[in-house]
Amino acid sequence: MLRYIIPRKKGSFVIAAFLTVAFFCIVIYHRNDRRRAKFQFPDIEKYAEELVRLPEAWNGELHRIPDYSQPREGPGEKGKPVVLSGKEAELGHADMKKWFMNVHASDKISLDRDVPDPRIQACKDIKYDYATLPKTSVIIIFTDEAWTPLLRTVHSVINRSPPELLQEIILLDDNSKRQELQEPLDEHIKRFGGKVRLIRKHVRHGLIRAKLAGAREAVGDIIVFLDSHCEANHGWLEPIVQRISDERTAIVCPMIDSISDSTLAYHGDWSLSVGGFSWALHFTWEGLPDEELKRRTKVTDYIRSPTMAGGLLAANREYFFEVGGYDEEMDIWGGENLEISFRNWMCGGSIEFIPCSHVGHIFRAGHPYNMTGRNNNKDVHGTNSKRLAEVWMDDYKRLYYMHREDLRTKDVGDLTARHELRKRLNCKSFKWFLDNIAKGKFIMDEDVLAYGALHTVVSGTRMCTDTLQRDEKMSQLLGVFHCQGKGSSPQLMSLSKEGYLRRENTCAAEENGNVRMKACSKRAQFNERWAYEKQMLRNLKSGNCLSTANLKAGDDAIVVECDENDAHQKWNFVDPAKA
Ligand code: LR7
Ligand code: MN
Repeated sequence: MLRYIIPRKKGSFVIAAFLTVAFFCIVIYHRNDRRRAKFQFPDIEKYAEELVRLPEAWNGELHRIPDYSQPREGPGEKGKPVVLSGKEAELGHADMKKWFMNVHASDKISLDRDVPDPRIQACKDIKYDYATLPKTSVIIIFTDEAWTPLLRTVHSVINRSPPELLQEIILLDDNSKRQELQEPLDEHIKRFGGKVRLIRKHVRHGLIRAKLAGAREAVGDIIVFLDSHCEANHGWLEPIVQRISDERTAIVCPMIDSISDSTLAYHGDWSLSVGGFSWALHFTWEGLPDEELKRRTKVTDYIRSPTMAGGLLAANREYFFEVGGYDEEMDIWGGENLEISFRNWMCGGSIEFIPCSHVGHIFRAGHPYNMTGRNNNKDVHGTNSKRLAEVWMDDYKRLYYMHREDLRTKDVGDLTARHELRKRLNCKSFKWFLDNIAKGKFIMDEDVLAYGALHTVVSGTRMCTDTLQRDEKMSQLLGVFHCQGKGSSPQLMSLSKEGYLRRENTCAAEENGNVRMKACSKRAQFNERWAYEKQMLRNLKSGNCLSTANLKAGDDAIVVECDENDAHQKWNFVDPAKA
């Protein structure tokens, strides 16, 4: 490590002075340790000792693309899991807390490892004409990414892209502090003979401005963005480039395979899905709609998707900027994925998934970097999303505020430029997007008998139904709690015209005297339907009624024999902001 830190040509006096200053800096750094914010960059020298494999100095040889038709040996090859034991397992465990991924496991694996190819034969049979296809700039943005996941991303792109189609890789360093990402990285990329360009930002940009900065540097006709912990699979680039050259306004995404955060196992399959969104403006995965299944004539055809996850995408470079790039005022993380999705559809383009293109991504349980934005903003996803709701969602932004009452009056900066963009491009309405692209999205306050916070009042005390923060994807029981008001989203309920008592994605089903919130089915069973009469909610199967009798806040809601005279069974929906 020291080789990179001490300039060798300077005299020994300079070195001594430098070391003295460095020593005092380290002492002061350590004394301040306890006072620093929650996330800390690790002590680099100590961390270097922990590393299984240090970045190696470049020996002057150019990188050679491995011949993947030959068998390969080694940890993690073909995407196999790396399981550590003893001291290494402990260190790996500590990595999970610090970096939300097992860096030690990653350090065991070759930067050039092979990964399993999840494509069907029909994909492999497609022929591409490299001579006529445009060239691509791959933009990898990173802030303090660990060495091996970052470099494996770069190597995977170099190793598994046709050289004819790869113009360059742009590594956009968003103000990283880790020592190995300084000179050692400059050194490492020399082996790619100029194909990899490193651009450093010395002020933290956040991932959205970082992507924009990378795109502005790119010279290829096509740009592809990747997160800095990805592995491009075999044949990943060709179908993306082909699609964009056929359709200039398509913004396309590869299928995202998963790389385990703990074992680095690579898992890809041929399951097809599309992107959706929640009204709280988070990305969701949805099944492939029947309509799309019918429209596509070949299994290898692109899939039209309402939204994208955000990290892995490709576009025609000029078109990307014509249609508004990204919102420059979005900070650090979040929101830009739905923004570009709504915007591109509404302004005449499309979002598509390319089933023949696969890229793996390490899914981490947290963010190993500071998430605080400008002006000490601790809610960058919230404020970024408010910007997109205000510009693109017309009156439907009310559904976002239903979840985020607290943001209704929050200043999220000047929106003039984005409003002007929408006008200039003559984009369609959000209602058009819902009617034509995100069809079937449930709108909690439209075409319903009632919506709001659902509550009983007994002796002056209100009790609301509440998810009790239980994971709604896991079919959990519905509970009751004191009414929270202020648009508390765990208490939002709608009663649809078809008699579903539901939330955004889950429907209430009676089950042994309790209520289970399950994924809504198209054709509801009787235990999933409710009649609302005389203020009572009667289940169509059991004939029993929803009740709060003898329940405390935090208990599960119950369904008991109906009794018109029991106030515990008299339910009302009220404006969630006032409940
Ligand atoms: O301030 C920052 N500066 C950066 O350069 C913060 C992050 N980054 C880099 C970071 O090093 C990484 O390479 O930005 C990249 C994305 O950050 P992650 O990996 O922490 O984000 P994520 O994978 O949790 O988040 C997803 O949603 C984000 C919303 O803003 C972005 O769109 C991410 O690119 C996106 N990642 C994916 O969609 C990968 C596939 C996941 C799925 C499904
Ligand atoms: Mn990521």
